[in-house]
Amino acid sequence: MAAPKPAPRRNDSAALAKEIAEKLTYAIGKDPATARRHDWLEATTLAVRDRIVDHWLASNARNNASGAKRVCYLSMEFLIGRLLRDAINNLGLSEAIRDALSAYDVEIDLIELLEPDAALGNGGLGRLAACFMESMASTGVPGFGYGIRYVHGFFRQEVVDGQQVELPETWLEHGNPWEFERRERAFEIGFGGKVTMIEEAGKPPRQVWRPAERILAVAYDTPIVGWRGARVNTLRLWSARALDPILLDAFNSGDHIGALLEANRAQSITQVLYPADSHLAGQELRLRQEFFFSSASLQDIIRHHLKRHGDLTTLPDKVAIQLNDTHPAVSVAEMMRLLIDVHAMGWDQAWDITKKVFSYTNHTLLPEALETWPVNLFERLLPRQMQIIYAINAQIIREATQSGLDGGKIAAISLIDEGSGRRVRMGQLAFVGSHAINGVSALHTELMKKTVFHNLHELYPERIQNKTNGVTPRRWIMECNPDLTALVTEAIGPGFKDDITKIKGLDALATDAGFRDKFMAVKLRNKQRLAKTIEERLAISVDPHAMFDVQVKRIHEYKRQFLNIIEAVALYDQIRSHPEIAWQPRVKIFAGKAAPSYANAKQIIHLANDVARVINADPSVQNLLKVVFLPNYNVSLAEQIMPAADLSEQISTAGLEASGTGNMKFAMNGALTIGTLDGANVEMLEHIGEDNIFIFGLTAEQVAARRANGQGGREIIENSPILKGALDSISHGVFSEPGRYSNLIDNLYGNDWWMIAADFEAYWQTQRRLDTVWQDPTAWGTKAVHNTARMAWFSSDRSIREYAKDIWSAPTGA
Ligand code: 26M
Repeated sequence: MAAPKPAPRRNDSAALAKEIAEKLTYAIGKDPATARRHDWLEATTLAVRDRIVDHWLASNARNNASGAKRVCYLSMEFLIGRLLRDAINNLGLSEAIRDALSAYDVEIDLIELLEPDAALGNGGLGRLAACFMESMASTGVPGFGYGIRYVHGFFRQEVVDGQQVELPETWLEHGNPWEFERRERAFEIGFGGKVTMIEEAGKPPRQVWRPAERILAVAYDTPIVGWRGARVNTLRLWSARALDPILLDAFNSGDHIGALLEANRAQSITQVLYPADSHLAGQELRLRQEFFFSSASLQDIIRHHLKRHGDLTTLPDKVAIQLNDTHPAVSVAEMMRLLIDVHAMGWDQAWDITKKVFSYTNHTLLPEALETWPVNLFERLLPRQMQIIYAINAQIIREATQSGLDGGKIAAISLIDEGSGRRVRMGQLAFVGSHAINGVSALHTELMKKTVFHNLHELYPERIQNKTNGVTPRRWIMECNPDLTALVTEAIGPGFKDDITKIKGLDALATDAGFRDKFMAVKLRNKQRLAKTIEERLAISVDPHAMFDVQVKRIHEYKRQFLNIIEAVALYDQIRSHPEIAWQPRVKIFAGKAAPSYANAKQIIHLANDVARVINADPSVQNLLKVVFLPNYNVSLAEQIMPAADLSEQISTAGLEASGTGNMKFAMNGALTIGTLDGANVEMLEHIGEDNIFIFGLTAEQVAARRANGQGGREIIENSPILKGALDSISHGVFSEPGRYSNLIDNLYGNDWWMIAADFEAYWQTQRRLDTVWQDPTAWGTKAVHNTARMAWFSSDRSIREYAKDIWSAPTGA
């Protein structure tokens, strides 16, 4: 990692106290006597921001001077969460700020909580983008995030009568001190209209797109501080605005209302994040969002390159553009349009440059989540880009024909799906326009080659690579688990903060009773804090000495929260009918949001809440089982939950979870995992060792085979009294009126698509094995320490270094 630049200011708490007080006085207009907590948050944020800006300007100057290759990460989502603690930690100011504020009797831990989460993402994909931004800054990659400045991020979830209710999220309500509006950095974005051929004397004919509608994309920049402030990168988010001249025209001609409507229509593009992560929204507004931020980002990249280097032929030497899933895939066509129509480049050269510049990450194989757009919608909204897609398609089909692929295979790789009413396949577009395509875990990458991209892989066998996900240890160990960080520092020194691989030094201490006790004491304190939150929010009292068994993530059938709930019900039945068995006390904790239109996922939330209400009120299991559904799961709640978990549930149907990243956060914080051989669990098993992780269930291959056989769950259920009993209590109305969940249950008897019946017995047995381990605190503690010690490879620093080397050819500091 690059040596830290000497900070230009003094880092002592007295200097910071003065800076904060000055902000309070001159930026906020309050004095310490009248300031409220919010004012202190704002003053502290502004003081910290000044420190960041010093480093930011230095980083940008260094980039420009060196001319090093820049990495542009295009993502519809950045699920950042809060930024203050991240900034303070990475600048090494934690103690100084604490002391500075305590001089005014202000507790940093309390004011931090007032910062709203920047929830500009749905889940894994958006959070990965946020971890990658932090790791690029920490490993010395000149990284630029490009995305959308949604006015309303991911909805706030409330649970009313056991059911999810969605409420608007308003993170910008009190302003956003982290962002810098760049009014001068604005680009025109077109929609609709016509394409005409222009023929000028002495020049080759060219196509010109005359959009019917034009709006403005305005940049808002947020600095992203790396570890030790060594580098500060930029997250540039685009906001939509009406084009001023149109507005003026309309005003001048007296059409006041018309002008305002136009402005509203323009602004609607960046109003709201689509809250779907696993099925297609399909609305025109979504395609507008995708093109809006893609075009703005590419225009910005080209402008910058021309200013610095003068000539677009060198673009691939100076810029790498990573497409975070297919959401920005229209960039491939838009880049071609900009190069050919606007910058007068020939097709072959433009195509060569495009492929060298772009690379694409796939995050899901679920067929219902693969993006396609109706050709006629595409044509109406983006007529020139549609022409270019046709031209790319013709070229790919030529290449396929030349290499001897047969007709069926050619239809499969075509960018146009002729099957279901002619649709543009965004995955295919992203693939053919990129020199590298990656999956996010070893298993997922292999499945990509075998399934969705089978034929394209055959045609371009060197393009698909694996880049297993990671998470940033700054946020997901140091910041969310300060007690663990202090303990690790005491045990092996602070070196792991600069180089997480050093945390392996803990491995030898797993069998050291003194260390293990301290490790489990940290866990207990974290559990006590979470228990307090549960008590405050839900008025449920849970025993911090019970096993905290946690499943937090988006609610989806493939993630199988239903399997976990059925196990809770089965446990409830068995505890009551077999009081002689040494059951171990457990708290089952759930959290997560369902897509508003996903009926089955909402039913699962309802069921979890119904089951929780009945079990928590039953005195016969009081000390042995509690069920908790914590509403409004977000990054900040995750930061509280991960350090407090004993057991991490990673139980997706094998072959369906591309990677998972929550699995990594839990294990780093010393939770054991119960999981299937899916996504990154497979690689976690390799790193942690089979004695320290609890794997069960069908493999991806077995799932595929069972699905092909169409076996269904009836026979299994009839032969499993425990499962049958649990399903019967759900059906017969132990937790609700009878029949409320008959749809969910009928699905298990029917095709059991998600293999819940098929995997139940293995899951149940593995949970009971975990009970046995829990009974032996030495055994559990040893495994927990091994988990923390052996997870370093899952740092997003490692992921980013692999991308930089194998895909981007970009520099890292180390
Ligand atoms: C698509 C169209 C319209 C509206 C929304 C979407 C959409 C948004 C988010 C589709 C998918 C989205 O996210 C998918 C996702 O989060 N995938 C997860 O990515 C993680 C990071 O690689 C993996 O760890 C998870 O396994 C994977 O599910």
